[in-house]
Amino acid sequence: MAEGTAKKETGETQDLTDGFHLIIDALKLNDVKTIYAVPGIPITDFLRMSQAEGIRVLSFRHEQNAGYAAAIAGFLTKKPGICLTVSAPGFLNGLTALAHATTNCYPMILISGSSEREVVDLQQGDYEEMDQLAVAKTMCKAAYRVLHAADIGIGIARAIRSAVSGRPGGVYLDLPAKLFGQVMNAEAGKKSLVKVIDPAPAQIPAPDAIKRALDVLKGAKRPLIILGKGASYAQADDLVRQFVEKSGAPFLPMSMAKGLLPDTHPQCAGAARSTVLKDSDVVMMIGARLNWLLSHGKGKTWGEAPKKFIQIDIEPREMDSNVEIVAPVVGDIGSCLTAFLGAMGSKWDAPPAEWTNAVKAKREENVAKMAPRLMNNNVPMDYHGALGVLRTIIKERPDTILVNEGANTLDLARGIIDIYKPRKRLDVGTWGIMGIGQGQAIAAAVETGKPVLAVEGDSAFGFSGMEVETICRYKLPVCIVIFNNNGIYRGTDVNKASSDPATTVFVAGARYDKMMEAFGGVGVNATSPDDLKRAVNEALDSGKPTLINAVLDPAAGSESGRIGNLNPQSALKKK
Ligand SMILES: Cc1ncc(C[n+]2csc(CCOP(=O)(O)OP(=O)(O)O)c2C)c(N)n1
Ligand SMILES: [Mg+2]
Repeated sequence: MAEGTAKKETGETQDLTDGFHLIIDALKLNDVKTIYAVPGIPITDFLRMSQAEGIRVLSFRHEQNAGYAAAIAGFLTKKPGICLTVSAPGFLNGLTALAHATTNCYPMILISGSSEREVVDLQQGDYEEMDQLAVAKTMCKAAYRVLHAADIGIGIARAIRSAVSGRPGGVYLDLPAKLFGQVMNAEAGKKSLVKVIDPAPAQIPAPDAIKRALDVLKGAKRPLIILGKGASYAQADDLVRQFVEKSGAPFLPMSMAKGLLPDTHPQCAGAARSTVLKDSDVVMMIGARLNWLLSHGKGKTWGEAPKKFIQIDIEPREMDSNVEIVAPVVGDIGSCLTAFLGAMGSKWDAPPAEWTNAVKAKREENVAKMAPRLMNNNVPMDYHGALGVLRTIIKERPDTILVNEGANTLDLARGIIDIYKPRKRLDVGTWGIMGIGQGQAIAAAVETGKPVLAVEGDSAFGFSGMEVETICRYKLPVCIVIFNNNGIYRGTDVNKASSDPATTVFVAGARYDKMMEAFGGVGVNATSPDDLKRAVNEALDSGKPTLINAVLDPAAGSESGRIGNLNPQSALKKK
């Protein structure tokens, strides 16, 4: 039990414990080492006590960022990332991150203090009154409330198991203020705690599903493997590599699966994406979903040729979500790939050379086309010049974790910066959410101890910019590079109707680097690729919190980056 266990002499001189300590003990028993939080009633003392009991508490400036940190911590560690907030407004601030975690299949637990049940339920206007459990339910995988100290152990165990088992996701745990102060017999309290055994049990695929899938793959003339974020999450890196190499098929990594095999791997088809999506005849999805990011598996992107889909996913309901899956394989990725490798035997025929050579040729053509643009030293910088430099830096420092958000800044960095190791690229995920930058950078540094390079559009940065203070306060090895093109997509829009600025432009020539200096970090204003290179290398060498304001040509970006086609157009306009 925690050293701080409340002891109270009663008539029977029994040892007592309280809700505060039972929660801490339950978290520690389950290996929770870090909490991402914003203090306030009713959790201020709880956070102090957690810190005193050896849990690392990262205290943020806004709950949404603490939530994004917890979510990505879950992705990186396969354990639920814990975000702690106060009631109503704090809870709501954290809720976006909880929904984001659920959408992206990151295990996370949002724990929020809440106001008095009796008052909240009668809607009598309590301090920060809100029926948080009801609100959270639609946003997450599971939601629970604990009312009695004796149920804390079970409540936390349920939350952990719900977050990490099967398809991971966000879980909400509601802890009313009164619970923290409740006391109970210390011995009984200790016994009530639950260590979650085997929180994410292996899910072994059925042998006939494996055989069915291999039969389809064997019959392919133009196979393609798509690796998704789920494959990264699984931490079955060697199995992924062995399977891809044995299959001989080109593979396409989704953005957060980049680095599972290096982007420079001979089978990588990242630079020939449109060709492989169009021309493949059998597509094997490994931990990837046929959602909007893959045009739902149909339409122009996928070409005319008939296509068969094999899908490996832990969630049975993912199958046939958008198109027919001829060979569904339900199980965890490690178990599925182990079964595939076993069933493939020692001899597996490579796909026809005609196909693999065609993919290779396309890839080399596209890489060669891009190369000169990446070497430009233009002032003001364009995206390619700036990203060319960062690409080289990541190549030289492949352990660096790249955090990436923005529109053009995201889309172009994803294509240009090669990733060499698993889980080294963390970005906006399925929703294309802006604001993950600082939260993800902080958690990446805290959870892995590796240096972090966060490449963010100037708009994207603004969503969580205040957390640079958090980065400085905890002295984290984070280097933020802001691609400052004076606005959302570009900085050139003009409002002709009034003297108000256009909606997509920001203050021209803003010096974000000064924000970092305000908190004792290093700020650099970089106007050329050479400047940028020097500043990033210095930051990564020193490990000092650094913010580089990379001055980009305001005309450099395009509307909505690569997804401008998703902007609605009036039917009227077309007449
Ligand atoms: C939470 C959220 N709000 C708004 C958006 C819409 N949005 C998409 S990209 C973007 C910002 C793009 O500008 P910037 O980050 O400067 O990148 P750039 O294209 O200029 O490189 C915005 C506001 C979003 N994706 N997420
Ligand atoms: Mg911008």
